[in-house]
Amino acid sequence: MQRALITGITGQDGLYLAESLLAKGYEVHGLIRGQSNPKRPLVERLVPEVHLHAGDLTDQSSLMRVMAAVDPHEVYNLGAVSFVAFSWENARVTSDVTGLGVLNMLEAVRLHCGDDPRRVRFYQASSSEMFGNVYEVPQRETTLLRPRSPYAVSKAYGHHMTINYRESYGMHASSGVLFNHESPRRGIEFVTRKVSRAVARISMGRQQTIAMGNLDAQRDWGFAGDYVEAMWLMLQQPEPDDYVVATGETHSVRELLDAAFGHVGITDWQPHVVLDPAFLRPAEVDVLTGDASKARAVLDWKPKVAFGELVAMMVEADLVAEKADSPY
Ligand code: NDP
Ligand code: GDR
Repeated sequence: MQRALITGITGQDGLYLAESLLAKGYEVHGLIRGQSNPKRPLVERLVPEVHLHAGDLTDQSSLMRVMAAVDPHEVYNLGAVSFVAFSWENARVTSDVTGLGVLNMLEAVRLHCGDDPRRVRFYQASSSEMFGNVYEVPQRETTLLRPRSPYAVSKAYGHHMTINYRESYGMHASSGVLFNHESPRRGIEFVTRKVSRAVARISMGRQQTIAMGNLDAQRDWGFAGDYVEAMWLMLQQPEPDDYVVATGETHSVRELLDAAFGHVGITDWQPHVVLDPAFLRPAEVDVLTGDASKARAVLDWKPKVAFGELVAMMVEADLVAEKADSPY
């Protein structure tokens, strides 16, 4: 039986990936941090078959201990401080977890592999944020990085370190450069979920307005359930490599508002949206568009859920959660 270890098991992608690997017949293990992690009950409810292990990406010996206990065939390093806006106020902790945490995990894997560097296959969750103030449109695997936030700088470090471990030690280490992907499980701090939740509440009269930042930012938004399949496909390849995963379609935050409010029949959302400078970033990434043709050609991967469907799915899920008074 194949065994997989997932860091970031409590996050959006960790949960989808765990479900997907369990369905494929894997034994799934997850790294969980903190002495009383508030998301543990959620993981235990949604994916009760997953074995949880205490550990932290900033604590190298905890990672080595978990590697020894699990002896995985595949490691998916999804753990990170992942909220870009937060990373300016917490640049050091972001660097420690999102940057150096990758090195800690790579070292734990390398040491565990011993004489056989390919004993464990490693996936690193890299990000389109690394492209930042983009050098070319669309962005592909060869596009130079120009990160614009402490988060993006940390991801660039993890990305290059993954490539370096592959080239230096011959490890089966792959990096997925994933563009924004969303779902009803997205954290409420991210713009899609913030909007879907607010729209559900506004349509039910529970809230009047939503405070927003830059409505002109544009992102290539896909569905998280589709994207975790690409992660798995990367580790099934005979050779490790880097892949951009994206839809190739870009939409503005304004279009997101159109789609979300439109779904509940509100065509003029202006009265409900308040611009609040608190949500503007010290340096913005204006437009991201991915070229996933390599993933399409080599992995035979393509996204299944389109932007409109994704927004409708998220608003519907928030309507259900609000009606049941049990937000995810
Ligand atoms: P989430 O923010 O939902 O999840 C992040 C996970 O990292 C949580 O499980 C969190 O645990 C864990 N974590 C945080 N700090 C530590 C730590 N010190 N040690 C161990 N684990 C820790 O992110 P997503 O699921 O959305 O994303 C998964 C990965 O993919 C992240 O690395 C993210 O940066 C990257 N990514 C995401 C994209 C997206 O659009 N979603 C796009 C490109 C890359 P806890 O619950 O305890 O805080
Ligand atoms: P992002 O996602 O920074 O792209 O990182 P987020 O949803 O936070 O922002 C997307 C864009 O929307 C603009 N925006 C707002 N954002 C938030 N959160 N709240 C607002 O009120 C708001 N108003 C406008 C932002 O300025 C930005 O331009 C996500 C994370 O999952 C990263 O971990 C991941 O690496 C990248 O996607 C790819």
